[in-house]
This record gives sequence, C-alpha cells and structure tokens, in this order.
Amino acid sequence: MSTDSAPLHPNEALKSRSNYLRGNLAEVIADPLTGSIPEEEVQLIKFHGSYLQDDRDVRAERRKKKLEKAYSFLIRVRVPGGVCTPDQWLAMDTIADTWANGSLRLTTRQAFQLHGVIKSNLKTTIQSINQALLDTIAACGDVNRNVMCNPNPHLSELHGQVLQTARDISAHLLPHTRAYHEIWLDEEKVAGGAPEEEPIYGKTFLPRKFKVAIAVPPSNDVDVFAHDLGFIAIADSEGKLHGFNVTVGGGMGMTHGREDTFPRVADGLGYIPADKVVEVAEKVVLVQRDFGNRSDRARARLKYTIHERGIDWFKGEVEARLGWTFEPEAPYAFSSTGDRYGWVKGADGRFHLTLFIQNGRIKDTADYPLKTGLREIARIHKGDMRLTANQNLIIAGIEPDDRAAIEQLIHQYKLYRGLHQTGLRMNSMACVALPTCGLALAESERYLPTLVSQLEDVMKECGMRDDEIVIRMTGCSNGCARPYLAEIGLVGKAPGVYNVYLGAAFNGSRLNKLYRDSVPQNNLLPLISAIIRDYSISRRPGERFGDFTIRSGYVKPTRKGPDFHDEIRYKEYQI
Ligand code: SRM
Ligand code: SF4
Repeated sequence: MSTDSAPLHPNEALKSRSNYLRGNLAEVIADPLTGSIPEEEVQLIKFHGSYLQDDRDVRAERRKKKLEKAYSFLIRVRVPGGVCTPDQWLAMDTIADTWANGSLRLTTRQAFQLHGVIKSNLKTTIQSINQALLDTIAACGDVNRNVMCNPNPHLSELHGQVLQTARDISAHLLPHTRAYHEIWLDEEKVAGGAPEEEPIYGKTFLPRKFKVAIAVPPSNDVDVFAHDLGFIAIADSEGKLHGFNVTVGGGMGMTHGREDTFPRVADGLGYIPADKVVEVAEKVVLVQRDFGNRSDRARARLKYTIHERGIDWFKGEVEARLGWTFEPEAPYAFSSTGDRYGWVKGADGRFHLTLFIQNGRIKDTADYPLKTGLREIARIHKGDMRLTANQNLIIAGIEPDDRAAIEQLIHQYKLYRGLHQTGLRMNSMACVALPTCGLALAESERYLPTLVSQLEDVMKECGMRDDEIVIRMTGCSNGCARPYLAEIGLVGKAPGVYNVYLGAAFNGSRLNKLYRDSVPQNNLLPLISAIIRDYSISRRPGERFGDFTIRSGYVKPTRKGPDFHDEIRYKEYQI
C-alpha cells in the first residue's frame, strides 16, 4: 500500500509478476549466447545477492571494436554481524581465485564481495559459497540487508548477546521464497507451483532496500544513525545486555541536483527490553512496507516516510502494531565511529587483533602479500574472523598459546602494515566505484589512497601524524562509504571532480555539509591542506576536526536531513 497517488514505479509490477523472485532467471543464466541477462532479470538477481556489471575500463575500446561489453557479476555474501569461521574465510579466498577476479572485498556492511564472476560461472560460484555455509540471499534488493553489529569481541558477554541479536533479526527478516534454492542450489520446485507464503514482505517486497545495525556504546563503529533501523545496546550494572534504544529513519543516499533527496541521521523511538528486538524490527519493516513510497525510488527509503509523516506518526503506527509503547530512551554516549586497532586481551583471556585493511580490499601485491598472509593465518587460527563496518578485519579469539604463531605470520607476510598507518589513513574509507560500479561518476577506491598519502605529508609536517580525522570518499552521491558522516567527505561528481563536505561529528551523530562544489581532483590537496594547517594552529584542546570546521565558519552545522542542502542555497546567494 502506498498513499502516493503517482503511478507505481515499474519495479513494483516486475516484483509482483516475478513469482516470488523467480522470473526467467534460471533460463537466462543458462543462455550461453551472451554474458549479460535481460533488464527484468538484472533487477531480480539483486534479491539473490548479485549485480550485473561490466568492466568500465575497457568499455570504450570494446564499443569501438563493436564487441559486447565485458560483462561479469558482483556477488555479495551475507555475513550477519560480520563474523565468519577461518574455514569460511579459506573458502572465500579460494572462490575469489577460482571464479572471481582474485581479490576479496570486505564491504562497509561487514559482508564479502566478489567481483568479475562471469555468467557461466555464476551458479557454481554461488553453490561454492553455500557449501561453505554462507549465502547470498537478500544481500541486495528491496529487502532487509546484511544486519550489522559491533564486532569487538573483547566486550565478551555483551558482544556475544548483541551478535546473537543481529543473527536473530537477520534470520527473521529473510525472505521465505524458495526461489534462491531452486535457481542456484537445484532444489525441487515448489510442488505444482503452489502459492508461497511471504508473510513479512508480500509479493512486492519492500519499496526499497532496508538496513539494520546494532551499536554497542561507546563505539558507533556501525554508524547506527545511518540506518533505516538502529539498535543501541544498553548494558545493566553487570555489563550484560539489558535492552536497546531504537532509532529509525537514517540513510545516506541522495541524488546530485535533487534537493528533495538527502542523507539523514536517524530519530530515536525510545527504549525496549532486549527480548522485544525482533518483534520491533518486524513491525518497523511492516510500517515501511505499507507506507513507503513505491512511485519514486529516489524517495522510497524509510527516512523519507518519516520525514514526510513525522516521527510521532511513525512511532504511533509501530506501537499500534506492537500493542505496547516504547519506554523513554536510556542514557548512552558514543565516542567514535572508528575501529580499535592492534592487539587487545578479552575478559576471557583470549587475544584479538584488529588490522587496518585499506578500503577492505584483500589482494596480494608484489611487496604486500596480504591475501596470502591472511590465508596462512586462517589455516592455523582456531577463533573466528570478524569483518568490521569500517572495512577492516579482526582476527578474534586467539588462545594465549597460539599468539606467537599468529605473530610470526603477521611478521612474515608484513601484515604489521595494517597496524602502523597514520591516524588519517586508519580512519579512511572508500567505496568500490570504478571500474566495476555502474553508477560511479569518479574514482574512489583507486584514488583515495593516493590523496591520503599526499595529505599525510601535510599532517606530519603539522605534527599530527597520529591525529585521527575521518575521511571518506565515494565515486557518486549514493553514499556507500557513508561519506556524509565523515569529517572530510569527498563525493564524486564527474571524472576527476569531487564535492567536498565538512563538519560531521567524529562520533557519527551529525552529518557534514557541502563546503565546495565540483572541485577538480588536482585542487583537493591545496584546498584540504589549508584547512588542516589552520586546524593544527587554531584548534582548541581536544577539539575534533569536524567541530573545528564548524566553529571556524568553513561550514554551518547540519541539524537534520533537509538542511544538509542549506549551504548550497547560501553559496548561490553569495554568488
Ligand atoms: Fe552501496 C548501490 C557498493 C554500502 C548506498 N552499492 C551500490 C552498487 C550495488 C551499485 C549498483 O547499484 O549498481 C555498488 C556496487 C559497486 C561494486 O562494484 O562493488 C554498491 N555499497 C556498495 C559497497 C560494496 C561499498 C563498499 O565499498 O563497501 C557496500 C556493500 C554493503 C553490503 O555489504 O551490503 C555498500 N551502499 C552502502 C552503504 C553504506 C551502508 O549501508 O552502511 C550505503 C549508504 C547507506 C544507505 O543505504 O543509505 C549505500 N548503494 C547505496 C545506494 C543509494 C541508496 C539510496 O537510498 O539512495 C545505491 C544505489 C541504489 O540503491 O539505487 C547503492
Ligand atoms: Fe558505486 Fe556510488 Fe556506491 Fe561508490 S557510492 S560504490 S560509486 S554506487
């Protein structure tokens, strides 16, 4: 149900006639005449965790030669809470080499991505992933996505409970259709085409993607306010899970040039006891299912439903379906969105090692055998591997007696590089962008490391080598590396051209704001260096970079979603 009188977006009819996400997927995947699939199935395959892409580096050349685009598929593997076993890591490592482009991507949502899987290998690859007891169901599409949670194992009991909560929410919100099992795993078809039950989603699923995260204060590593639905864990006096503050209506995506689209930080709904969490997640999803915009996909996320109808209306709808009311929010405080790097000893005496992984890319280079090193660790490791929301990796649960062997491998494969980077780099994130992302307007993963190196020189010169500034880049305005919550946000506008955003809070509670529109790549270094130099001289004790840029008048603070664009009007007025 949508209250919008505008015609439904074509994807709504497409979902409806797909017979619960089957469409002609099985047939078109088997067609050997092309590396591509038709548009209808391009939309449907997302619900199965995959995207059709092409290598954009060779697009022009192939067009000239009148060749089909260099098509391949992205596969996203769901990892609730980011936790997998060493065996699953090894399986992903092998699959990346055998069927994909040889690298693994740890995503900003604690999942794995494979790139470059050609159509004829798609089914085998998905089967191999399932053999490792992982899957790609609902990793993309208009459904609930990978559920994130704080992966810091040293928080022991509380963390264990939060991880279980993430898994419970994930399982509860999975689609029920057997389409995935039929198409990819050769399960027998539902007898006689009998109608299936899709109790939460119905035939047309959600108006748009839906994202859930659980944060454990004081860490806001999951960027809980960027989520459609967020839970902030509240512990009792013994450090055990007591309940959650619930947040709704966060999101990052916007469209350049459309001021009615904007990033938004979530609103609070109140506090709930821990055992109510799955029920609340379901009801929030149901309200969005029934009232989300199904006409304009750029305005279809929960944040717009709440922006238009108001948080009080939304809370009332959720409470009416629950049959009980939220308690007032419990006190909590966030300190940062970053990861805690290096070795830490947990309450149970086991060790955990967090490594910085640049942009989440796991591959070997001539002087940095990262992929091989992690493979060797996974071979002997008895704990688990944890993907963080900042694209990093925790080798978790190392018994004291096993630490020396892991340290030896860290040394042998130079993995200590993931421990000794500057404060700026350790707080950097870039989305994938070119060459695989079909929506990229500019480089991101392939460019940010270079820009960071240049800015590092300035930081060192200012005596700020280890000072933390959160810097994030994306190749377009969709916000996949959550750039609007970065103290320095760089968002691709065109090839070699970026918008520069400043003024987000270090703890992820305030969005940034546009500082300069359409800056050519070569001007980024002088532009940002000048502000860093000013910061090094004029900052107050303990003042964060984002707060400084507001106090010093570089940008005005963004209080909520729509005023994210205020500065643009202000700038136009100045001109
Ligand atoms: Fe994203 C679309 C990559 C996290 C907002 N995102 C895409 C696609 C699939 C492009 C496409 O639709 O053709 C990208 C694939 C690129 C590639 O080649 O790999 C892509 N998104 C990613 C990843 C891999 C970025 C990364 O470097 O880690 C992240 C995968 C997460 C996962 O494991 O599920 C990723 N995307 C995000 C996030 C961050 C988050 O969820 O915390 C956001 C912003 C938060 C949000 O959703 O509001 C995000 N991605 C988008 C959007 C804009 C959605 C919107 O509301 O407007 C799109 C475009 C769309 O959906 O139409 C998009
Ligand atoms: Fe692609 Fe844009 Fe997402 Fe980057 S932010 S991965 S360019 S959709």
